[in-house]
Amino acid sequence: MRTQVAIIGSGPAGLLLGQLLHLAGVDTVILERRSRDYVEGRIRAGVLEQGTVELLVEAGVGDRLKAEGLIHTGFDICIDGSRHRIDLEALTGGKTVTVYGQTEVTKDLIAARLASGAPLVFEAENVALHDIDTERPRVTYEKDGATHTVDCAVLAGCDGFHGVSRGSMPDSVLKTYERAYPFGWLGILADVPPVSHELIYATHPDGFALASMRSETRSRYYIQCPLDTDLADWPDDRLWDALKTRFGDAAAAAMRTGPSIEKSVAPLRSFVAEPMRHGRLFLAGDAAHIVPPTGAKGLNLAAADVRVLSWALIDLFRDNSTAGIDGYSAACLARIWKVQRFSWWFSTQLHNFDTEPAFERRVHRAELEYLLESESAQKTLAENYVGLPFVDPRRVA
Ligand code: RFL
Ligand code: PHB
Repeated sequence: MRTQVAIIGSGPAGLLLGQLLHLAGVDTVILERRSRDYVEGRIRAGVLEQGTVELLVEAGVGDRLKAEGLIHTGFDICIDGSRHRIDLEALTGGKTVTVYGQTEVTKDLIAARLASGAPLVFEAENVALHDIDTERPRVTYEKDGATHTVDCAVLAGCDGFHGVSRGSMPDSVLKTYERAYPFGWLGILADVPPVSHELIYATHPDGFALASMRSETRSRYYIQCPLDTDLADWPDDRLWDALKTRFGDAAAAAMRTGPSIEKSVAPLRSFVAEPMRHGRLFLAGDAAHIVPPTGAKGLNLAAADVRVLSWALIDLFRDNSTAGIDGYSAACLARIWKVQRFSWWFSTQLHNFDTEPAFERRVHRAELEYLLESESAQKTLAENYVGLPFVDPRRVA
């Protein structure tokens, strides 16, 4: 097989890149290790920045998002049971976020891909990248017992944190930065109405908690938990009780509980790999960076990378210009580090660190109290939460 861009991974990054390039007349092949059912069923993100929504609309997959997505103009911060609203819309001059599940984004993108007739190969095993520092790279994979080769001009590594693409870059060029947090999130999805029409981020002596949703009838909750948490120790009732304690009496009284339809533990991590390009290989999304989920930024960062990469590749294939691909890594990283800073800061403010010295603990509390008293501090939070502007790679090089 021959194509212009071979895309590894059909998460949001790979699928959105495929769709934007398809609309611009650039040929792509997408190779995915998992099955379609698995990819569509993975429960993850829920909050889309305004720029991500606009990009999905531009990509032609905005109809259901516009019809079913819930526009949120603010969220609550809850300190030891007492709630304070952050008015995103007022603080940012009219910007909002949209609650729409990553599962739904993925389904919409897969439907668009299949309708376009462009190749999307599920259950592609042993994907391997070759000759990435030449102008004629290749990808090989196995499917149904046969080995296949895709010849291409560009490789897009959109295969998430555990993919093969990042590891295909030479150790000598790749520098990684990492911070692991000493806790995880235990999440539950249930078909009960949300406790509030907006998200609640809570900090409590027992630890962080988050009340989120997927729709007006489906709730998503999380609590901070030890890294070695065993789901078997957390029957639904225990989890609902922990949530009620962390959100305080008023929310506890309003909280509707019910059987879980999904429960899982995810570790929290901050990670960046630099640069995001080597030769003809470009990394995008979780393949290049991970943020702790507190700021709701992972999927949005993946979309931002793809926005920049699509500009760069359209320039390359349509106008024969390398300005975009040459600026790609720097343009993405300039924004990524600011989003890393925000996700790290928001996580640090809201979680309990057992090892934190008493002095730092009091300083953290003072910072949260300052946030709730200061409009300028809230503006900084809101500006980051609704999403920073994209950086044009053609203006960076
Ligand atoms: P993905 O979604 O991991 O997709 C990568 C794809 O590549 C495939 N793959 C391979 N394919 C071929 N060959 C290989 N060798 C391969 N190795 C892997 C995988 O099967 C997969 O299909 O990465 P992508 O596209 O970069 O998207 C990133 C987002 O999925 C991620 O950042 C977000 O889910 C993070 N996240 C959140 N982000 C937000 O913006 N807002 C949120 O509210 C939010 N909440 C969350 C989150 C992540 C969470 N978890 C579980 C980590 C909440 C949680 C709990
Ligand atoms: C979610 O709904 O899964 C979600 C919402 C907000 C976050 C993280 C996760 O900050």
